[in-house]
Amino acid sequence: MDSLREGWFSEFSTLWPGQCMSLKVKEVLFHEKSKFQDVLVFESENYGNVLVLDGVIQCTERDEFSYQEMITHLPLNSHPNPKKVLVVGGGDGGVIREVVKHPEVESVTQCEIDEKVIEVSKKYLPYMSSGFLSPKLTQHIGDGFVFMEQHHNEFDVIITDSSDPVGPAAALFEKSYYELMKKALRPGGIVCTQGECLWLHLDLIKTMKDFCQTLYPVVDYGYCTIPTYPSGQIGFTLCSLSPDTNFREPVRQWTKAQKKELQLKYYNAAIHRAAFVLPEFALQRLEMEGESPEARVNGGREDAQGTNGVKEDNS
Ligand code: SPM
Repeated sequence: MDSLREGWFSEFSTLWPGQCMSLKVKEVLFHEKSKFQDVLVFESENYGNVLVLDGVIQCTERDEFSYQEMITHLPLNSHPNPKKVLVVGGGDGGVIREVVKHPEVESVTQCEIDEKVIEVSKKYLPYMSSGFLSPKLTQHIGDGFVFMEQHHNEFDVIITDSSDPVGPAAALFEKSYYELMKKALRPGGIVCTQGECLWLHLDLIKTMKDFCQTLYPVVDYGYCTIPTYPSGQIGFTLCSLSPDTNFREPVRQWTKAQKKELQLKYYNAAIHRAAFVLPEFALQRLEMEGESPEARVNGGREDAQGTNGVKEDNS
């Protein structure tokens, strides 16, 4: 189907049959085939500039912060001392922009397969790609799977900001990739990956959760809302090598002043905890129904006040 038609972009995919998001196009800014995929950037009527790979929306200037902040701060604020971070994918730069907000991070390495995505993001998505200016960043152009095979015992946190499991990113949803990430982590290391949508891909999420649990002592699933991803929601698979990790309770919290300084627009400690409260249909399919949503807020543990860890975040 023709995704650009009569002044509108429409996102057709077999991954979400029978539905599609459409955005009104002001101007097509870039449209070319790279070595790996079809790369489109357009200026939309009310979502700013939009990056589309193989017909699928990757980010829009208006709502990207929700996904980029959550895929970054959920894992980094679950790790006591995240010094070395690896980002696989993330060619628009938004995740790097968020990673380097953490003073604990000494270095961040990025492995992106498609140089063209980095190039167009630098030109058309300046706020997202501002992370590329960080002196902490080392960039590597290549296949994330191959990169992982060559790195052992190196990273505290690995974030895989991939596109969907078709085309260049398909291998990043396989068990073998999670085995490689496990080897690439230092003791106590954490991985966080683009975990697809509860409304559309629950079977895939269940398969991934099951194989992750054979590899890592702690596995969890959180999500955020985002208008321009299918069904308005996207999730994150989180795994830790440390049995002491509780993803549902951040290990550090930022004050109001810090959140302002860090320019956070979605993430705060309360939404970190809330990200793991799943609706009943998902709990049942993922076989987590023994855990009530209320108890999950505090990793299944009541606190002394019996508040299940729900605290104000107004400091
Ligand atoms: N840094 C932003 C890159 C985006 N990576 C994730 C893109 C996912 C697009 N498809 C969403 C489909 C959800 N089921």
